[in-house]
Amino acid sequence: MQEACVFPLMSHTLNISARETCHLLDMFFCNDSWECIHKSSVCDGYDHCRYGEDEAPPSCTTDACHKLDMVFCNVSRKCIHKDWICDGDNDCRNGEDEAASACSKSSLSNIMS
Ligand SMILES: [Ca+2]
Ligand SMILES: [Ca+2]
Repeated sequence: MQEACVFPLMSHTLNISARETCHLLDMFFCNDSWECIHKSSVCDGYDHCRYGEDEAPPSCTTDACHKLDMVFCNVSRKCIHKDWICDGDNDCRNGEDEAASACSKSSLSNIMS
């Protein structure tokens, strides 16, 4: 886990400068958890921001997920790896990747499109 620059919740003024500093460093700013993460960590199927902002729109959309050869959880709004469909673990937050409808489809890439 990379913890490149995690800014503590302090004053509103400091939070704004944290966002600007993050952008100056060409990193992704987590809007809700006020953290900076590497852009390569955005939309990769793993939550890097505390609240998963890097795996949710507007960072990740159906198109963005597909470009990464991943699938988009329509309900929980995040990208997950195709291999995670019906693998026994809930990877979409509400388990839609493990739903009977997902597991019964033959074309996994289109499950949540
Ligand atoms: Ca991520
Ligand atoms: Ca799964």
